[in-house]
Amino acid sequence: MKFLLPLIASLCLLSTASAKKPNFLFIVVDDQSPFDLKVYDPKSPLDSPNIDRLAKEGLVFDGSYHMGSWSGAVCTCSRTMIMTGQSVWRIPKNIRKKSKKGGKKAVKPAPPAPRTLPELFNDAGYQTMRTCKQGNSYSVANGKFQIVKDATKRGETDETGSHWHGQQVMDYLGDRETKKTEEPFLIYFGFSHPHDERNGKPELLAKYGAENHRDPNSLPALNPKQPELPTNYLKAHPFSHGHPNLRDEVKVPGVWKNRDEATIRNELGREYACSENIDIQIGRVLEKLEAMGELDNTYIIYTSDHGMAIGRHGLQGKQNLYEHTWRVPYIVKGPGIKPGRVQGNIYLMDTLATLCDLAEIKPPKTNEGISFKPVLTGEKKTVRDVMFGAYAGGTKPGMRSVKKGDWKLVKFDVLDGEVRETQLFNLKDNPNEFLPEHGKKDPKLTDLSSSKEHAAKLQEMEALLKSEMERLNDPYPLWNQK
Ligand SMILES: [Ca+2]
Repeated sequence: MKFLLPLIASLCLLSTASAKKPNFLFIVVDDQSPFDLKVYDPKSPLDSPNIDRLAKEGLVFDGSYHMGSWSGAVCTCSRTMIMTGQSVWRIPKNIRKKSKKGGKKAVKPAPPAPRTLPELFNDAGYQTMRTCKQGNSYSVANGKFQIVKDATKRGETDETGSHWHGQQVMDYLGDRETKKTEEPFLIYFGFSHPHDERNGKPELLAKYGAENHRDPNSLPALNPKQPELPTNYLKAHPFSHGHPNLRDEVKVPGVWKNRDEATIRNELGREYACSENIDIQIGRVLEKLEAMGELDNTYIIYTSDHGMAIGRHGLQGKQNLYEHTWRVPYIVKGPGIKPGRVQGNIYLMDTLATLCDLAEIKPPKTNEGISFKPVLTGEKKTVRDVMFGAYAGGTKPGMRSVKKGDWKLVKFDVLDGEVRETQLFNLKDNPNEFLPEHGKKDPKLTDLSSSKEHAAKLQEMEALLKSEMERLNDPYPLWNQK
């Protein structure tokens, strides 16, 4: 036995070394609140059987966040963090600048340029492929994929909508089959929906009682098939969010400045119609992977670049730090992952370190994310204790949030000091972040920042926010931090 043990150990090592490298299918949708999905809100009417299956067979994260944005185009910051593993105040900002001819062109970031997801996987012998919308992302990294099939597809037909993105992946997999490609793959499977305009397919719109409403002078019709108003719906946010004329809040076709029931329920119906079509495309690809015998050797990640309001708290866009918008769905299924649910406390920027870890690739020096492989393997429940969020795309400093355990602080410091607001939530008691304007009788179901009983907690969270802002190089201190 003494002599057998080293032999068995070396045989195990050999089998690991010769084992097939895993594939990766990274699915990222555009503008989806986790609470749109049944996985995160069992009452949601959105039919998404394929995402539900991923959730049932994989690990669902309850504490997954994007770190924030210094631009109204939250997508840009979020997607740059995914590609670089860098945090919000360190990611390259000069992604696009005006050319002399007046248009915009992609430029390389100032050195040291971060090493990006496709480069790392190319160097490790992977075949890398992407399909996604164009623009509002990190073009420097996008161009490093070996196969790029990008186009913005937000229409209501197969050729102009999500089916097109699905077809790019189907064609790519078919091509691998024909050519008997041996290299493992990294597929970045991005969609242009449910981002507005949410022009869903007619049969799916009908299912959710919605119409592609295009007339700013009328309201869409109410329909019993439309999703109900969100639990934390308000007719208006109680104060200005601090980004005057923000496109997402005032110019989205079908919604504009309207926050009435018919408009919000119709828009949610459109969002769900687009999301169900995404689910159908995911189903096609999963079926193909299964038929090819690749499904069991593929890590599948499902997420969104950020959440979305659509009527929650009287807001419409992606430029706020309430849970519906700060949080993202995050589901991982793959070899060795035990199905379940976990807090995680992960950021989208941790994706790079984690995928590298799973593929046995050394993360680059420029990476700041933390690999959550120990969470996937069940060794840990979380990778950090404190979560930080920023929105600074409008007037500065903007919004900030910090979360630790059940407690969350949100600060608004906008419009040159005209709006200085503080919110304190206990998310265990008040997961919907009800405000006094929601008129709940239970004293726990509100913002607790002015409650004397919670003064010490407020002070603790203020100090925590300040230390996170300093740690992450936030350039805009708040009014009470100077
Ligand atoms: Ca987006």
